Amino acid sequence: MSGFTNDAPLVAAFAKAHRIAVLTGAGVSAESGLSTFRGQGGIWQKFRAEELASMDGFLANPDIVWEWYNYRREVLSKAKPNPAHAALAEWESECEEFTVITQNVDGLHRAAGSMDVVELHGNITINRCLSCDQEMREQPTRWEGKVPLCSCGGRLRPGVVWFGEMLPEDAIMRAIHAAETCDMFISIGTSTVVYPAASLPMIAAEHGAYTVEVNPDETPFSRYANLIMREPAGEAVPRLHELWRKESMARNER
Ligand code: BJW
Ligand code: ZN
Repeated sequence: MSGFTNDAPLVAAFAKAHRIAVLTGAGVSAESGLSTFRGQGGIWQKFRAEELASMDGFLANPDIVWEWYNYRREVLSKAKPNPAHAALAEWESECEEFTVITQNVDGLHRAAGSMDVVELHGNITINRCLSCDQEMREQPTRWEGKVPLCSCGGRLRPGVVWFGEMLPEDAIMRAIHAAETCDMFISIGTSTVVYPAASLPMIAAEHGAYTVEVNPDETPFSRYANLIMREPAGEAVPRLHELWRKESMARNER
């Protein structure tokens, strides 16, 4: 199904949707001016993933990797949450259980006011020391070339999850729990190709959740989704939220 040409199945699903889980990817922040990784204008078109987002790449070219992250931090410092982030935050405040699971490292869900946010791939504003493993949130003041240094003298890396690295255990456990127990699972702006995040929509479907995909393009999950909205997140998510809200108010009056 595409769009809201027939609202009936969605309204019926909303009537039972008290526990909602959302998976977001780079596409949800595209309308905030942040590049996606793949597809048109994606970051990977300019750089090779292995060169930038892996420990091997970092050890081989730490200056280039840091230049890339500093550039992204600069762009992020001027970015603001868009209507999709805002609608998700508002939706959470009205729903019994509402978890945002994000692959993004940009922090825009929290900036929009979402409270229950699971960051699967870390956060770009945090640094971690390669020597003593300490996390640092403040801007480093010591540099060696383009690489910032920890107070112990060790080299810092961005606090994100690169290819070949394990996701934070508590984050993936919470995400799986939300996928397994939700009534509705909404996948927004993700190409659904990077694992283990890409398995979450399928886990939700297998556990009986009604699944929705918001993405202008097809993904490997599209064929399994109950409803597909081929539109930008900034338009589709506020409409989905509004429809849920109306159905929820009607339910309370019944
Ligand atoms: C819009 C829009 C709009 C545009 N509105 N939508 C073979 C099979 C299975 C797995 C593997 C395998 N070989 C290797 C693996 C494992 C690997 C993996 O999955 N690789 C695949 C690529 C095959 N995964 C890992 O390594 C993970 N760790 C792991 O598995 O640990 C266990 C293990 C350890 C050791 C050995 C083996 C196993 C870690 C993955 C970490 C991913 N890290 C990155 C970088 C994070 C830091 C940073 O930001 O710099 O995470 S990569 C990058 O991809 C980033 C993203 O979070 C992630 C997902 O991308 P996302 O968000 O989906 O973005 P895009 O660009 O792909 O898609 C955007 C979408 O938006 C598009 O569809 C557009 O159409 C859409 N869009 N505008 C709505 N306005
Ligand atoms: Zn250190």
